[in-house]
Amino acid sequence: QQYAVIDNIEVQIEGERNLLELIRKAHIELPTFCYHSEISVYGACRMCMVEVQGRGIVPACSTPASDGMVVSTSTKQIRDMRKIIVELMLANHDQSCTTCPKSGDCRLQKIAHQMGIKTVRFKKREQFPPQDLSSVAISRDPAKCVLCGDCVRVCKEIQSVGVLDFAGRGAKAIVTPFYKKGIGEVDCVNCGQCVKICPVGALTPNNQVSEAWDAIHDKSKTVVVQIAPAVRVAIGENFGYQPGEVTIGQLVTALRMMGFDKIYDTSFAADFTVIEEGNEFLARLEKGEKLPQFTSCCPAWVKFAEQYYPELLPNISTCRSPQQMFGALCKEKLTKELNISREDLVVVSIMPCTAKKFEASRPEFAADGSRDVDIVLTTQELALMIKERGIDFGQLDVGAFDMPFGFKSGAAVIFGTSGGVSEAVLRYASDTINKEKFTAYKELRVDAGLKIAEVAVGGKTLRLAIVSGLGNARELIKKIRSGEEHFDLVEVMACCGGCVNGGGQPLNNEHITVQARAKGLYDNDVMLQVHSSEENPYLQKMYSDDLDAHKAHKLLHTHYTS
Ligand code: HC1
Ligand code: SF4
Repeated sequence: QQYAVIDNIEVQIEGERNLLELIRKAHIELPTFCYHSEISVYGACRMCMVEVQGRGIVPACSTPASDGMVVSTSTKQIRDMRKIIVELMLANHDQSCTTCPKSGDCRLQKIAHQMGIKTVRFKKREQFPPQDLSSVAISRDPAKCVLCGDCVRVCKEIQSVGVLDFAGRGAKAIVTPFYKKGIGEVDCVNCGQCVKICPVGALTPNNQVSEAWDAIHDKSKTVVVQIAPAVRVAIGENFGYQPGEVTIGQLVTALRMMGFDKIYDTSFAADFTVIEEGNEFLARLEKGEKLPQFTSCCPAWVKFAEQYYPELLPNISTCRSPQQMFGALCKEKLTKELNISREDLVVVSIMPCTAKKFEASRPEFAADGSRDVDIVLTTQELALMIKERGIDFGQLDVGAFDMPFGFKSGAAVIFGTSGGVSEAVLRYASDTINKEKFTAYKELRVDAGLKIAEVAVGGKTLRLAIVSGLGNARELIKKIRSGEEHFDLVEVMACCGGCVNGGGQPLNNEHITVQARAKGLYDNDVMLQVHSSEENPYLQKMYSDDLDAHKAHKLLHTHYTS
C-alpha cells in the first residue's frame, strides 16, 4: 500500500489520477478554475499549486501522487501566490457582479470570498470586448472570461464540435468562436455544455426571464407552462434537496403561485412521441428501410447531424421532439377550447437544456410566423424566478398538474435520461407486437457514453445503440458508416447521460449527480399509474377526438435541412 502525507495526515493512494484528486480525497477543497476530471488537464490557472517536500512548488492537477510524498497545500508563499492570481483575475474582470447572471454561482466570486480578498492591488482594466448576443441559446460575455479554457476543451474533446478557441496573446488573449464571429454564426449546436462548465459569467443561457414575467403580467394573455422530464429531479438542488429527489409537486405549486394559468407536463407529449416514433420504427423494420432509425428529440444532436452527416437525415425519425409536439398540440386544441388567438396563448417551456431555446425558434415550428413554443426557460432560470418571487420552495404543498396535458406514463418520464427514449419505444413495440403488458427493459439503462444491447421483440432480435455526448456519437457513426456496426435503433443525446445533464441544469458536474438524477426518474416511473405510453387515457382520447392521420402528421412530424 502506498501513502502520501498531506497537511500532516497520511492518505492512501488508490489509483488517483493526480495529486489534486488525492488532496480532494483528503477533504481539502483546493481551488481551481481549469480542472475537470472529464476533460484533459490544462494546468493554466495555477490555483492548485502545492509544495512537495524536496521538489518545491508544483501544480497538483498535473503532478502524479507517489508513495512517501509530503505535501503542504497552504504555506505562506502559496497563499500569497494564490491571492495574487485571484487579484489579477479580478483586475482583469468586469466586476459588475451584482447584475451578473452567474452571481451567487460564480467560482471567482466564491474563491475570492473564501480567500478573504477585500481589495485588489492592481489597476483595473477599463476596456472590454463587447458581449456576443448572436445566439438564441447562449450569451457570451468575454469581459467575464478568466481564460481557463474549460469551454474550449469541453466543446472540442467531449462534443467534437470545436467552435471555441483562444485568440490573441498576453493581455489581449480571449476565448472566441472562429474568426471572432458570433457564437450564433458558427457551427455551435447549442448543447450548453460550455455554459455548464464555465466557472464565471462568460457563457450563460440566453436569459428569457423578463419575457416570461411580461407574459405572466399581461392580462390579455393565457400563459401555460410545460415541464420537461429532467427538471423534476434537479430543480430541488437549488433549494437544498438532493440530486434525484423528485420535487415536481412543489414545482407545480410554485408555478401556480407565480401566475401561470395552466401547469402541464412535457411528458404528456413524450407519450405521443413514443407512439409516433414507435409506429415509424415498426414500419421501417417491416420494410427493412431507413435503418438504423435515429431518435430526433435532442435538438443539439439534430443540428449536429444536419451539419456533419446530412446523408443520415433520412434515417432520423421525423417525429418532432416532445417539446414541439406539446407546443403544436396545445396551440391547436387550447386556442379552440378557450376561443383565443395563437398570439394570446403563450406557451412557456421549462427545460434542462439550452438547445431547446434554439429548437423552439426554428421556423418549421411556427404557423404563419407564430411560434408553437414562445419562451424556453432553463431549470436555472426558473430557479431564479422562484427565488425572485420569494417563494419558500421547500415548504410548499404538493400541487397537481392540470389536465389533459398533465397526465403521462412512466415511459414518458424516463425520456429525461440516456436510454429512456429507447426503453419507452421498446415498451410500446413489445406491447404492440407481443400483446403483452409492460416490460421494463432494464438492460437499456446506461451508465456510460455508449451502450449496445440486443433485445428480443416479437421473435426478432433488435440491436440497439444508446449514445450520449456528441464525441461518442461521432465515433459510433464512423463505425456505422464503415459497416463495422449495424443497428436497428440508435438513441442519441448530446449531453453525457442525457437531459438530466443538460446545459441548463444546476451546476453540479459530478458523475454521481447525473446518476442520482437518472435514478430519480426511474423511481418516478415506478410510482406512476401507467408505464406504457399507449395506456395514457388522455392521449387515446386526443387521438380519437382531435387527430386524424393528416392532422397527426402535420402537428407531430417535421423535416430536416442540411
Ligand atoms: Fe429532454 Fe425531451 S427528454 S429532450 O432530454 O424528449 O430538454 O428532460 O424535455 O422535448 O419529454 C430535454 C428532458 C425533454 C423533449 C421530453
Ligand atoms: Fe460547443 Fe456546445 Fe458550447 Fe456550442 S454550446 S460552443 S457546441 S459546447
